[in-house]
Amino acid sequence: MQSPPHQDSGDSPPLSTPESTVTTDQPPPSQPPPPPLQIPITWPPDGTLTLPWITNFMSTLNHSSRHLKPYDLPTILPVKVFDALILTGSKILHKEANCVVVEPEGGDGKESEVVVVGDVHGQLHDVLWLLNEGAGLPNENRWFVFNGDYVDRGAWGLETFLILLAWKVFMPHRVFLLRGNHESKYCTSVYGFEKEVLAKYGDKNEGKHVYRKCLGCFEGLPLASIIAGRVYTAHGGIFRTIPATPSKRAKGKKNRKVILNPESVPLSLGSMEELAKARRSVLDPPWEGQNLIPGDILWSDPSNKPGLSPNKERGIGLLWGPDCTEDFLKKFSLKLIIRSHEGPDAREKRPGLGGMDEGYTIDHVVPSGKLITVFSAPDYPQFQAAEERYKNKGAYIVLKSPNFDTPIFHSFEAVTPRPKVNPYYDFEDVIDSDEELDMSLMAEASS
Ligand SMILES: [Mn+2]
Repeated sequence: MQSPPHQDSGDSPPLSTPESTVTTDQPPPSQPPPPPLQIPITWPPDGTLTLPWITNFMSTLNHSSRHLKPYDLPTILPVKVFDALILTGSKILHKEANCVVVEPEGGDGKESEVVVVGDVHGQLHDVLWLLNEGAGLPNENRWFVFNGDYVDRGAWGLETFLILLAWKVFMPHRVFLLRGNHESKYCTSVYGFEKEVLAKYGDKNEGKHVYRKCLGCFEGLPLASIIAGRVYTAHGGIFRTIPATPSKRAKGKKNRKVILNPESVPLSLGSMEELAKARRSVLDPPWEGQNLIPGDILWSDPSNKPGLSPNKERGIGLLWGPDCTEDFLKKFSLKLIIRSHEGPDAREKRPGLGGMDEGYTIDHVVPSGKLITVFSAPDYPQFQAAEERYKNKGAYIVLKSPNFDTPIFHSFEAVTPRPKVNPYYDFEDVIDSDEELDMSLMAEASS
């Protein structure tokens, strides 16, 4: 007897017997109704956050952003609860190293993954989508590293940052929050976060208190992460070495200052030891003096031009070429640099570098690995003077066990409709991108 000819299983109808028939057109099992919102939010008496507490926190802030006025937020999130969260979160963050070590080992034999997220800029609804439906919530096997820029420009910076901070408190060894250049006094005073907080908590004592506590918490945010020993992440990028102060010879000689002309010292890459020692607790990273590493990490940008040079467009930080990416990866035995900091508006002005339409670009490909930019605010900026929007997607990156060095890119669209609100900064006057820092304003903010 002849056997039947082989059929291409792709075209053949599925074999089915009455016992094995699988129907696929059944309605999906009905979702249990979401639990009712616990309003106002209260702080757990024992101070221990739980998953139901966080999910209620997220749902409640989503609800208030859609149905209440900004100034009603204190009725949902009383200052006392804000105080407890910001104090608990700040304590954890301040103890972390400048460069946090993320070792994604589940230990239970299950596959683990690390989700790397770029700028979110107060786009609460997109962040909620990313957590609830995109990447999934943090759990024992799913780590998160956020590259900073939680606040400014978007209208819900406070809610966005507090949700991520609550996750940090709930799962401090699974969720890592790095600092962005917008987590500073200067940026928040120009790009909306300060006004947002005062609009929500009042421009008298409470609002000022909430804003001050947020700035204090931002000072504690670590600057960079190393994931599985293979991937370096930071908001802006890499950093310079700080030349030793030639102050010893000048000791004892009053009024004799040794002024280092920064132009005369060739720039070169810094070491992990220098990063570990940098003083990150500053309201605004300085652009001059000896403490330059925080400013470099928060403000720098990649370039196609070789070498390290001052970032003249931004007025702080560095520009670095593919040769520096190679040196950095090789020096520290890494495979990837994942940084953020540039949205579609910034990239529009940088010919030769990729656009941000898909929420990420691969900027440098060198023998030791790659440099990637990831930006997680879709349809950015929320408020725009020009009629035409960028319509950019946001993206997040998943790194999977065992090596964590092959990025899987996920692009996503903005959640619609976004609640209509008024901006908290003069977006028609404030420059489109962070470039051309106003140094006098920054000096004022730092003083
Ligand atoms: Mn930035």
